[in-house]
Amino acid sequence: MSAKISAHTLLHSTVSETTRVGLSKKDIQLSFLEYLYYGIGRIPEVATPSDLYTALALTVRDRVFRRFVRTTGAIAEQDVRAVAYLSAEYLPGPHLANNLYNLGITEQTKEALRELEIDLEGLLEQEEEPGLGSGGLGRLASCYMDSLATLAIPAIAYGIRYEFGIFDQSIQNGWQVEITDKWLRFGNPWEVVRPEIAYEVKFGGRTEQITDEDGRFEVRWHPESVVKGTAYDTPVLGYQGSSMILRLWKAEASESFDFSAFNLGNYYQAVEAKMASENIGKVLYPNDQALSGKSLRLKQQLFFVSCSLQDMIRLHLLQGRSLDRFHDKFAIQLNDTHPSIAVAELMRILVDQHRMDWDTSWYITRNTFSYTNHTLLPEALERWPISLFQTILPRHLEIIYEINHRFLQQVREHYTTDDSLISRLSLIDESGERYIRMSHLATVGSHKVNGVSALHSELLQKHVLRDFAELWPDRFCNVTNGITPRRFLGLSNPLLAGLITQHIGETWVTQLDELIKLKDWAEDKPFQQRWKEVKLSNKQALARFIDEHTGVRVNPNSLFDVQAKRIHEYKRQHLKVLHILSLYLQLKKGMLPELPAYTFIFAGKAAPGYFMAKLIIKLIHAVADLVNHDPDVHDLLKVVFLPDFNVKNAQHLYPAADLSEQISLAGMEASGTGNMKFALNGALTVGTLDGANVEIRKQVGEDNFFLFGMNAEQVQSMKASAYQPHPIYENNERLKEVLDFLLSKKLTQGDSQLFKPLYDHLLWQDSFMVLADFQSYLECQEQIGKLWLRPEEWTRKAILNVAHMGKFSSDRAIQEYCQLIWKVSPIEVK
Ligand code: 26W
Repeated sequence: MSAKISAHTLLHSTVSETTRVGLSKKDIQLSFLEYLYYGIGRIPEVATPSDLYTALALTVRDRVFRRFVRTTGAIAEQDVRAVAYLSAEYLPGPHLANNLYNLGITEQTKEALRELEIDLEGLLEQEEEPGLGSGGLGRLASCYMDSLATLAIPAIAYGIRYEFGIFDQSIQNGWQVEITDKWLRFGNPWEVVRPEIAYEVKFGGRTEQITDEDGRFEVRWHPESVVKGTAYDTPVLGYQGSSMILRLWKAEASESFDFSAFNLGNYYQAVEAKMASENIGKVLYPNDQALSGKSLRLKQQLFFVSCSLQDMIRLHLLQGRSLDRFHDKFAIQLNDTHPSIAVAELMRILVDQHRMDWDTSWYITRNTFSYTNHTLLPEALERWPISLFQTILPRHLEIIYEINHRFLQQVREHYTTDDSLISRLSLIDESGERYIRMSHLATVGSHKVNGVSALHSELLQKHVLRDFAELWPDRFCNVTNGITPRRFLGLSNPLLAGLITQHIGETWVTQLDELIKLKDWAEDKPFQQRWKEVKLSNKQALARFIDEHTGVRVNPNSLFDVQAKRIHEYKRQHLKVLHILSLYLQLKKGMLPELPAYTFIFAGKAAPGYFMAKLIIKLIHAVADLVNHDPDVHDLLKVVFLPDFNVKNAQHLYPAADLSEQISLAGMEASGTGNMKFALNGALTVGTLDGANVEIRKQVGEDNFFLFGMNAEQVQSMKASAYQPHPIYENNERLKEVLDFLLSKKLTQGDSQLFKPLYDHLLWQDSFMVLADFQSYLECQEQIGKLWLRPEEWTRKAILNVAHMGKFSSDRAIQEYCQLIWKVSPIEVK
């Protein structure tokens, strides 16, 4: 018997039934104590909360690994095509509670700990979540991992192990203050380092063209520096079964490099090189939707992409497969353009290192990649100055020139000779300083390009990538985003999940369409009553949370109106603020006899360098200070800014919201996924016809969605006819009153210039047409206020919203990617 077989037999015959991976209360308890004693060297009496957390995490990790080993075994046996998801960002959220939920062992774990007089909730609070992303794109990647694992799709996700993730947000005197996120401070029990899985990545230097003895032309790259990437694996468990791996690369100094420096006797140079290498993985760029143009960011991109491609090629060759079948075995998804340098890097590896001819290499490359676009905002489309690119990636620049040359030649031969069209298609922007357009590289190097909602995909093909869509219509498609119902309903809203399961069974957890059965209960009075009780209880919990974190006391019976997302002018948090101020001013004048009690809740981070977004945060706090302390308000209005919006905090918000604010200017929000999370938890939506709102409204029905504002077409035509906000201000009394109030001493505690930049911008530019949509928003909010006063009707609509959310499961989205784009099928896991 070979060693391999005996280990396998051993695992199945004994270990699976024993403590180490058992799922009973006793097994969990024993494993936990073992980890505490022998893994950490502590007895319960003196263990810190962090020790206890770590011991429990390791206990659970064993059980996760057990499933992971099973999945990888099945993938290896079945020789299938696998997905590789390349993303510069992930936001997995806290692991422990999710893994307990997906393993189905929350109750026995709670009990096992309770017997040891340890409170599970307290331990869950200990966890520091990996903030390896800045917003929607990173969270989407993590929802997709949950679904890939749950559906048993052979897949691996690659990214960067940033030492500092997205900053922690604290508020001082109403202003955002950024604090470095030291998430690895107490160690990370969920990851396993794989020192043997490491690759070198080259940067800088020069290239040399030579002809070898056989007359073959080849290019040699003499880099200036080499960085090593080491794999850190985190298993991601699907719901009750299969699992996958998140492989993050940590940047380190390459031994070969600093040894040479040592040999030359230049110790300081060696140490400096080492530090420069480690810098690559130090920090996540916290901007969303605006590029920083920093060379370190470009280095990060090549770094993780190169390690990932080298890893895939190693795995491919390890299986004894030939490289010209690479695209048969890997479908690589580019999560936005951040990893799109992969197109040039794969070409480099095939052509320069494996000496494959250009055409074959290009065929493989194009059939391997597909690209998802997540934004239409011009300032968010990545482009790199040629000068900078040349210094950092000289060989990749040559390859991109060659790709471009061949591409444009083809265009000229078969499509058009129109020079202006050709320059629009080019991978290089030559209108001023020369830039590489990364979205063009990704589009040319992929066989499929998709947007993330029906509207966004349409606009992508009509505007941003129009010329390409006309050239290759079949290359473009849509996959509307989705969210995992495990984390965003089952785990974070156990009361609602329990109520739903009681009435329609629990199949919704993996087949979200089943929620449609709730339709039959929408009019049922006792069910409505239970529904309301669940919501109230979630709101009471959030009220306690708000009190603890902000000191503001809110009334759980008031309408919880929530806007939680990155702070950005296009998302129009300031439109919400204008509405609140308008209510306040009316109330002061005694003009609102039938006003419901409101709690307005905001949460979200602003990019550290984004002045206007930070000013909006300050404005929200100024309004809160004024409104929350004015005795005339009689607690009818409360304004709260919940600091440090992240996955963990979000899980408290979604279950407690009555109203979800999705009020971006139409045509700006690619999809949104918060909109789905709120609706799935029974909030009604007030929104524009933007991103996935359009599809949510279609699913839940027009009567169950509060629509306002211009649509994307109206926005376009108003922009085309030179939009002027000032006349709108002049002609709308209420608007004028609120806007002028932005400069009042009451709001600004004397400094009437404080919000002047915002005021001026709204009056004279108003890039996101807040003024144009103001009146429509106000009227819509009036309808909302009226409906709130009819609680049964409100609840009926809330139930119908949840009933129609099936489409927005990330399971559906992943199945579409599998069929439309990846051509990948699930594996069988025994
Ligand atoms: C180069 C700087 C930069 C960084 C991040 C530009 C753009 C980004 C992301 C693409 C921004 C982002 O997170 N986009 C969001 O992606 C979500 C998932 O598809 C969508 O739901 C959101 O609408 C979109 O804003």
